Amino acid sequence: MHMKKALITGVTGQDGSYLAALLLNKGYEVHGLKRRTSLFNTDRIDHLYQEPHETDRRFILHYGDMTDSSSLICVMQQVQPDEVYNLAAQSHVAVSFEEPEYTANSDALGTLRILEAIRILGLQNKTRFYQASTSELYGLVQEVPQRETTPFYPRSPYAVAKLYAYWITINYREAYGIYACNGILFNHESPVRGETFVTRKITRALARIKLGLQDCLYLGNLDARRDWGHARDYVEMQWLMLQQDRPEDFVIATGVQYSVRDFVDAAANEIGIRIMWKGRGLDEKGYDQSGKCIVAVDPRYFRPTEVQTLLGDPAKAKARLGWQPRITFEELVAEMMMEDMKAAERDELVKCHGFPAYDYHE
Ligand code: NDP
Ligand code: GDR
Repeated sequence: MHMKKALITGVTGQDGSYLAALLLNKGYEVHGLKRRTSLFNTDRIDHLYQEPHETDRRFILHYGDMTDSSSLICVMQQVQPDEVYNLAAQSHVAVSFEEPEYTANSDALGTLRILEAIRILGLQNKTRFYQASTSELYGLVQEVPQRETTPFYPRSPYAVAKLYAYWITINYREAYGIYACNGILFNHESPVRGETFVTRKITRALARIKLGLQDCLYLGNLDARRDWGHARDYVEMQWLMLQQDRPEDFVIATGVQYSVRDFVDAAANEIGIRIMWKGRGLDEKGYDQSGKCIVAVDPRYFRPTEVQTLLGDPAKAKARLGWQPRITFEELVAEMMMEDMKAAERDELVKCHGFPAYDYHE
């Protein structure tokens, strides 16, 4: 039987690592696009890595960059994938205000470059394409909950770049008959979530506060509300979207919403800290049982334009893909908190033996 080949851009990221594991389990040959960095930066996929001299390798990394057409065409030509999962992106909303042009280049034009590679290489009847679209497209929400038909109103350079990627995916589907889909994914997290996204920042900081490695967690908008799922659940849907008879776009969400403050409470609760909130707005602070301030607001984390609330309606995915999230919010928080406690315990051990502990406040 033909062994399917998948190419994952963004394979070193959160979703890339879960998706690579899933596809390897399903018997795929998995190719990952990795950009050159001065350090290895393969922590999330090291458990999958196969040494280049191994025979029967099914996990293969290629250098390439979403801003460099030549590298993308080259890898696509070499691999001739049955499925491409375009996960690579400058994915941080706040950072996109600081690097808007780069964000547009990698997130918007990068998507075009891959689609062009499919077209130029004549792969339109072979290669199926998944685009990592986002609930950030809804931005200033026009309807609650948000579904596939809800109008978009992007509120950041990131979201505007992803809007281009969303539409160019649809355009290439209609113009060239490529099997191309958008997964409009709401926030999804995990123990390997990047440390500067709010959930991981919270679990990591609370673990360090609990062990005396850090004093205070500084956050921005505590009232922002998100529909948080687990990345392990969501990559399964990415795969399912490429296994249908015809390509379509799907909202992927849990249908349940919490605030950033709720997330802090849930995470703290996991490690036996009860937070008392006092004050309002910029003066709001969270105190632990001993009366110590452990959470404070720092306006540097406010965004020029904020997405205040997101809540998805996954009804179409449930009906058509037979998909629904399995991991609950409570289980997600518990898993993230447990892994960050283990990491903090390792750091504490290092500190106890006289080595400086890594201090981190972002
Ligand atoms: P991450 O930030 O964890 O991973 C992004 C990946 O893209 C990394 O592998 C990164 O490489 C790579 N990358 C960034 N820029 C380039 C570039 N110029 N060339 C090649 N590779 C690049 O994101 P997630 O895994 O969380 O998200 C995956 C995708 O899904 C992203 O497109 C994101 O925008 C989108 N998305 C994510 C959601 C979420 O809640 N997680 C929700 C909706 C959409 P490196 O490791 O070198 O930085
Ligand atoms: P988001 O995720 O912007 O939704 O994008 P993030 O975790 O960064 O922010 C969620 C909400 O929390 C508020 N917030 C803070 N955010 C960060 N990062 N740091 C803080 O200190 C802080 N304090 C409050 C934010 O203002 C925001 O409202 C993520 C990314 O994965 C995108 O790539 C993806 O497309 C969307 O989710 C869906």
